[in-house]
Amino acid sequence: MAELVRFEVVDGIGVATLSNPPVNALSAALRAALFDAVKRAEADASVRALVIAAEGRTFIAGADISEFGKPPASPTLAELVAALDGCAKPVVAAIHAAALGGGLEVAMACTARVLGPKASLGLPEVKLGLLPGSGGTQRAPRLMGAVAALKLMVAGDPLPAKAAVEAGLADAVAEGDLVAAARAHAAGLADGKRSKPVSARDEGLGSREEFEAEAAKLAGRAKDEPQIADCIACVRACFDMPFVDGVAFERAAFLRLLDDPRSKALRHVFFAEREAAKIAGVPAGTKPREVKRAAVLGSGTMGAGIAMCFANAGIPVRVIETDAAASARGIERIRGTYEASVKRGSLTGEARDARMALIEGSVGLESAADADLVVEAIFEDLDLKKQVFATLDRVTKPGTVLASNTSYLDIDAMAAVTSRPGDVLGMHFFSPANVMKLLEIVRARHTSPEALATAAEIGRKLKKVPVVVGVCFGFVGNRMLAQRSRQAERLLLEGASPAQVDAALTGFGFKMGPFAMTDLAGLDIGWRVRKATGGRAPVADALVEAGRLGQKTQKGFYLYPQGARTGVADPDVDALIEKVASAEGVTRRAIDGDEILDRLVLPMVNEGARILEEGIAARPGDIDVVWLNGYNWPAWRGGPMHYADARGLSDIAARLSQFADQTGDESLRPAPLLARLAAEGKGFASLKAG
Ligand code: 3H9
Repeated sequence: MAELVRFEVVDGIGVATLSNPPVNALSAALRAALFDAVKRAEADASVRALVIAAEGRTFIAGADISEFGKPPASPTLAELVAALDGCAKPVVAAIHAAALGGGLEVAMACTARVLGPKASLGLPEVKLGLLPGSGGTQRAPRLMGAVAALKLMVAGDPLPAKAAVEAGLADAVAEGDLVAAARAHAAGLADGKRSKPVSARDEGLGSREEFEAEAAKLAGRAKDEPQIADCIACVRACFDMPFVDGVAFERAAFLRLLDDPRSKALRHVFFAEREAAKIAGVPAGTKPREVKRAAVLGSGTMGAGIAMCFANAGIPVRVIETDAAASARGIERIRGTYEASVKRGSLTGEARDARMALIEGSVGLESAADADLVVEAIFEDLDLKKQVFATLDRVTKPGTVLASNTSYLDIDAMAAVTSRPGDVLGMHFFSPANVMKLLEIVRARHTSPEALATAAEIGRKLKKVPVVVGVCFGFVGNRMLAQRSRQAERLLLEGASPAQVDAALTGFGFKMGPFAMTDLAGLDIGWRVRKATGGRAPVADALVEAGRLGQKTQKGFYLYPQGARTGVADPDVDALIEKVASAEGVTRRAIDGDEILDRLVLPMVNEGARILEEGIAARPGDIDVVWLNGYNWPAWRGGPMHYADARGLSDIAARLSQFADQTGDESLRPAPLLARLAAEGKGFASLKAG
């Protein structure tokens, strides 16, 4: 194994260089090696001071998150940080890149911090449901003041080098050789008067009143996110207790948070998103093709949004329509969306012009000839799409990736009409395409590894979260959503009101319930899909037939008087539901909130199990990533499959069986995979190990 810390002595200064790819996370082995280096520097009479430097893309990315939950191994991060703080010789951190979390805590325990121009310093623990747990909440306020430190912690975003120095978090930015500059700084400290350790600098905290005012602004977040409340309490402890007691206070809070299911869920999300980037069956090192120019077919809501994604990423894109009038309308639609951003102040006029300059409207599929990637976003009509793919096959150059944005149609059928099925796949964007982060990349039977790698790479360039899925009706996200929608309808017939159903999901953490969402999107959208696919939703159909299309008609599942954005319950809807229920022969009853929630969420988990069993998703974590990024599943609940694991699959299976018995709906019966794992006392996460 390569050396984790290389120690050398140059002109009386010890230099410990960390090398623990990919990100120098502070694993037990790295902590031990760095601890040894500190002790060695202390013991060596020829060493006057120590510099800690690192190789690779980060300085230190923090504690090794994969070790959380395992028994602590000595030296712990707290012990390492204490050794640095109490080191008999000055220690200077030479930070060339990101110093995050425990990485910044190590640096703050040093006597000084010298930065390279690309350094960034941050405490992102709150994003994992945690707080800095190795003295960070006690040292950052002593370096930069309590207000600035609290802001840094609760935002979780790093400060660039110059701002970090201005804030007092670091001492200098070195333009030339960073390690040489840090050595010179260390020699100066060894020769001159050594500054007090950060732990002893109580004078830097700033005004208590200003801190309390800042804390008060966070009251809303502190109520919902325990880590925010704990950050506030720990920074307050800097005013109220000596450093060592503050560190003990912080430690207790950290351990409490580490055990909190919300933090466990957020840590699961961190790894699931990174795992999803690895495409099963695509060998590492598969080279994506270069996409210099893109084309989007169709300039409706989806096509226009997708074209904007390319322009926003600086990629020239041609938006292709069937006639000049439609093309002009599409370009105007795009301009209008950018214009609204300029009005809101989220985009400058120059950025709008630069993006518009990358978008070219044109007519006829021939104008896709020079594109490296084509995304088809026309009507959901398989015959039409097949014609389009056959033409694209003829007019585009060899190697062009041909993608469909369909949300449920068969990509294999589109690939089959081309002479290059290896280049055909799905790129399913979510509405609004220029905003939503999820991108389902649909792997058809013959899609080549290069085409998949190209779509994933371009997805990341468009700032999306790509997840590879297989061909089936609705792919992963919409296929699971259909189960939820079906149960939501059933619950109305069985006795729940739209408001009760919506409240169950907003209480769970979704921003919106299914009926408020349908009202926003328009009931006609689902209605059209049902008509095309033979789907059934008697309540929603009756509403559409009564002219209630949602917010746009000021009435749908709710009433929207005078164009209100939040709906109010409508007795007419209750009456309509009762009528439909009796026509369907359903006897209505009172249903409690817990049952409503389980009837909505557990069938999704069940469908997720089928999706895994069929190989439509490669990993349970991929399903979670889909729901987190495409459907606003609350991150602190970790996604549907993590939620099921955390709750226990035997509970989930028992509840589903109960629902199947109670309703006679066999689709609610636990899927074979779910039943098997539940019987074995395992979770979906066990599937990762195979
Ligand atoms: C902490 O420090 C707590 C302390 O206060 C107290 C403790 C007592 N650990 O993101 P990437 C892996 S909490 C383990 O694709 P990038 C990652 O899984 C920590 N592994 O690269 C991936 O593995 P793989 C506070 C980690 O260049 C690989 O590295 N720190 C860690 O796009 C590459 O990751 C944070 O929250 C880690 N800490 O972005 C920072 N970090 O290749 C978390 C990364 O096998 N990390 N990995 O899939 C990040 O934000 C980004 O990874 C970073 C690099 C910006 C550093």
